[in-house]
Amino acid sequence: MFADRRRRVLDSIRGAAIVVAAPVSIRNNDVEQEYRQDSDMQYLTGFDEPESVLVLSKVHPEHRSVLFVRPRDREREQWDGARAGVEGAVAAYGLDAAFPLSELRKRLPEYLAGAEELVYELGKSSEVDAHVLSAITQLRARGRSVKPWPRTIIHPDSVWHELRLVKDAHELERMRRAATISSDAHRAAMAVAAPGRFEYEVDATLRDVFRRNGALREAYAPIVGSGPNATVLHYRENRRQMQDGELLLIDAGCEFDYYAADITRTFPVNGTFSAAQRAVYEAVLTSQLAAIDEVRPGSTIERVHEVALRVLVEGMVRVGLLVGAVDDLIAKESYKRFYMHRTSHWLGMDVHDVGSYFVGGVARPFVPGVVLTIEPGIYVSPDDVEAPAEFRGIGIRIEDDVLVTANGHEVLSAAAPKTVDDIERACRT
Ligand SMILES: [Mn+2]
Repeated sequence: MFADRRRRVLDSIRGAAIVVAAPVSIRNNDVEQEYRQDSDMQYLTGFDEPESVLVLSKVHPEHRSVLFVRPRDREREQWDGARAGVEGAVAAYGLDAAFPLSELRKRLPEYLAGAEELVYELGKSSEVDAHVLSAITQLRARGRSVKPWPRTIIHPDSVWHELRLVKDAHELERMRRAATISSDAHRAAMAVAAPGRFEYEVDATLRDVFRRNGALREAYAPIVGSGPNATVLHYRENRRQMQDGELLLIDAGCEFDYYAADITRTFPVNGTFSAAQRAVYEAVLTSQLAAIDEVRPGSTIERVHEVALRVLVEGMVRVGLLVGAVDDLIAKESYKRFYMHRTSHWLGMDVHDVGSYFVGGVARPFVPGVVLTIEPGIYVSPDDVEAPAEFRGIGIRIEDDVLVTANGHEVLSAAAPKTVDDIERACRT
């Protein structure tokens, strides 16, 4: 599978490509952050060790795929765990060759000589940037007697990020699993939340369900925001004590084998929506369902956003948050007081996945295999004195993960309770 992806990249480039592993980052003193491989490196190799560099070359006489890795080291492995080493990288990852990373600088020119273009993301690793520049400088200095050297450096967004945007069966299996586990976690959170409990107790439940089901990482730090915290878009403190009569907004998803889920649900802490909460909730839900309905091949994220926005603004007028004609309120952006973000992003290995949103200046039409989120919301600031008093401090977002299929769409996160009745039932269990 990884070899096949590399072949597709090689088929689409003129020359060579380089992918760099994610760096190890320090948490504090000599303790490292949990390591996660760079998504591009993982996508093209499945190799999850740091300090590695993949070189793809159409111009080298023998090697198409070469990996530069940390060599075996008995003492370091005693402390940090096994390394594949040079032999293991070739044997287990289907590469044509592997070398110690320390040889990258010396060997890079032979993989770039004759390449007209190089696909490489400049600026991610100053060390590898320096090796690339040194290789190009050397090749250029050899003069006009030899092969071409890369005159163009191309960002991967037009190459393997395009491949990553359309998910294959292997990827969809993982995305379905991530979405199902995350849906279970949201259901468990609804059962745990109660007046007097703390946001971090719910946070603990989410992470517990993720891990117990084999999703070893969160796709992003969970947002568990009660009461006024639900109106803070990226609230992450998760330490407030929840009060009776409040809503709890949870935006949380796990990562299963490198694939993310991204789900938001909002529900009453005491298990029953108040009339005002319910009115705003239904406005967001109606918008979200209408937007999901727009997902099919040929539609676009722009179209989905327009539908979500129109139905959402209609809802704002219906409940009394806005007054006026819907067209006017949209044209004047009056809704931005309550809905200040976009409706969708791509979802995949990265929670905000790669892949361009526009192609040639127009919104990219959906094709089967792309996955996007749909997440409208209404947020009424607690100190918005112009908003009706009963709505102040209400923050509601509903977010699902939606796969474009040949005939329409599939909601990957459908198992997370979403209707008022289903939510109130899940809160009671
Ligand atoms: Mn999202």
